[in-house]
Amino acid sequence: MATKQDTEQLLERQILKPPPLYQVALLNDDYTPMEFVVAIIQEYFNKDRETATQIMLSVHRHGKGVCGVFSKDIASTKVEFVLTHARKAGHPLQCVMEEV
Ligand code: TYC
Repeated sequence: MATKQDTEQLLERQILKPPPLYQVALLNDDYTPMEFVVAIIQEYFNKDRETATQIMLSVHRHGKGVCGVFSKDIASTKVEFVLTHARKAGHPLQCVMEEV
């Protein structure tokens, strides 16, 4: 049975504090084709071609670029899908999630 302390901790986590959010970012590398990265951003982050191209170029120039901010489960699923797609295509593209 839940003690008073358990209940208080649950209240603190679930009511007082909003759930953590995670940004999903792509990292630059020297081998993944630009066109592939643009397609990934369009497909998994629902961006139009122009926005996806801007994000890709920002990653290419600065080393890293945020594609979106999500709950923990959604962020980790996006990372998993992007990495699986990239590896199947034979590209070393890296995708990471970081609490914001
Ligand atoms: N730097 C890569 C190239 O010149 C392009 C690239 C952009 C790769 C973004 C990864 O997340 C990335 N082909």
